[in-house]
Amino acid sequence: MQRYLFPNDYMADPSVHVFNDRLYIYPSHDRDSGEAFDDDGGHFQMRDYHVLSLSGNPFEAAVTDHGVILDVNQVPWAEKQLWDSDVVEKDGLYYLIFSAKDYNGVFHLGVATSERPEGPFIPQKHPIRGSFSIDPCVFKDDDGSIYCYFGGLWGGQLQWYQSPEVLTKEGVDLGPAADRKTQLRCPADVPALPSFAVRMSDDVLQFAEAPRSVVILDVNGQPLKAGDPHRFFEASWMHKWGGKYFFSYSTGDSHLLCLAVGDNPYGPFRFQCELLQPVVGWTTHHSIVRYQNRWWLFHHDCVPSNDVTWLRSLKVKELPASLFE
Ligand code: FUB
Repeated sequence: MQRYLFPNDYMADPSVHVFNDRLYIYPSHDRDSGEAFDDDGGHFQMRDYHVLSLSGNPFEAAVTDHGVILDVNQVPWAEKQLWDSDVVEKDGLYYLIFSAKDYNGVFHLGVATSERPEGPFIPQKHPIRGSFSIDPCVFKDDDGSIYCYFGGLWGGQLQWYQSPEVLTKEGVDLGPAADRKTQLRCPADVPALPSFAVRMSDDVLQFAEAPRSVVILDVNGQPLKAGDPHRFFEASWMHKWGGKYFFSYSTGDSHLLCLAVGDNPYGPFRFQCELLQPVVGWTTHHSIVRYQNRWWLFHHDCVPSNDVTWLRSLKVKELPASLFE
């Protein structure tokens, strides 16, 4: 069974959390901007965020739209493209971490705060110092430490920020860091470009350290290769269960959602399985949440828009608990 959650509007990239026994969904808000499709996601011209919430069985419960919680015009440093976001709670404050392009066309991560999970959120004047790329996932560990997982290839610019060591692997020069198609041009048998994980500062407004590479290992304990259909592309998600850290992500141009597991928040993570087969539409992006003793996968597809890839619709399906045992 599965359900389209919000037929009234096009939304995508759901980050879902339980706050005060209620499910809060933080999606991207798709719109038809008239921009043509391109490999850098220029057609994703989102300008605001809403938050949705529900209480009860996600297959049936009424979904409340709490309206606009942040508009790009409120963010001094951001020009356009409010892409994926996520929210974490600390000491009664809610922190929305979001991705947007600055006036130079460069993606950064920003923070906005609210006293309520349904917002509205007040943005900081500047992006997080040293932040780059897209798709933040914020995860609070049992000891209260907060980590941000982020990064997305091609239009998400992740390939711009790899170190020379990463771009020159096994004696193979993968070319300049700013080459957005590095992953397409490079030999399939070199290690895939990694995403990043970073611990947040105590006030959740800055990185507390330099971001660290997130390595995903194959069944033989070797880093996944660039040509592997299970390699990371975007849409990081982290959840913890039974003392294990589950890192899930989208593989982008092979259109899968995958699950990997590790023993600590930084990884490495061992590839475990495919979570979702390709959906209608180019992108696939999700979150996993345990709610009322069941596991839920929130994601999107483009069935309702007849495969218009920048007009996506939110969906939910149940996952078997055995995935996380
Ligand atoms: O919504 C814009 C981008 O599309 C997201 O940041 C990616 O993860 C993909 O879903």
